[in-house]
Amino acid sequence: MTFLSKLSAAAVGAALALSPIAASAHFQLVYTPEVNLTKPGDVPLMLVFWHPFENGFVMDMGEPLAFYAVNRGKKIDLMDRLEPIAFAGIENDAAAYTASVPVRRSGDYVLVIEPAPYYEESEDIYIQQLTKSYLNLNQLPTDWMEPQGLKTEIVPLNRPTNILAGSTFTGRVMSNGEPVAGAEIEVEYMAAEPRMGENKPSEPVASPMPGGAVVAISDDEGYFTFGVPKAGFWGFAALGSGPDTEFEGKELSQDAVLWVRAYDVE
Ligand SMILES: [Cu+2]
Repeated sequence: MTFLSKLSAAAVGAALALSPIAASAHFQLVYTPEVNLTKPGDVPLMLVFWHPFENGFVMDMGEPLAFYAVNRGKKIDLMDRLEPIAFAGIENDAAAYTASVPVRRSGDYVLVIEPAPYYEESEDIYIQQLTKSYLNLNQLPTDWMEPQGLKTEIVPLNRPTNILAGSTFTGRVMSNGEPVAGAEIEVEYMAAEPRMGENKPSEPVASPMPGGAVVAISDDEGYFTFGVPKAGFWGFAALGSGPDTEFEGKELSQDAVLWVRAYDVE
């Protein structure tokens, strides 16, 4: 769902005809503010399906089909840690989740969510964003460079917990383990990070782009590169890159989402 949902049906029709990508820039979040950890413990998480660059409309999440972490190749199921909440966006409240992940051993923790497909009324399609984000304990690299065997995913070629603002991030779009050429990848800044414990966003520190969605296209081998201009969380969403194209008789956009954390050099 997008800002279009606020408009009348007639206006929606007109807007869609004029700007077919207006319905984009929604991102599944798996969020915690501090991704580089120095102590073991239970790390709180927030799961929100949102428009984080424009700090806009929040979509209702259904119960995820799967939610887990991977550390040193071992899967840690997190489904029984999900707690439903209402996330209060600027425009609306919507169903979201909190959770936590037990971080015990040094290394990377790849957080993976396979959400329930979301029905996008303005486009009459379902959207399912298979999403990865990353934590690290004690700086030891263990898992971040590995594909997780998802139906579709972005495999990072730069360490996702330690991107330099002003440098680049390169990812590879995969579907069923094969590279996806010509995938459309939306790039989004998390302008207003969620406030843990308050179930709402903080004050935005950036405004959405005047030209709308920021987009890259993957090359023949599935690679794309983006120059990261600012510290914070950056999301990449390869649209419709997955093999599943239909859900309950309607079109399904099965997207691959990945989040990275960039820092200023200080
Ligand atoms: Cu949207």
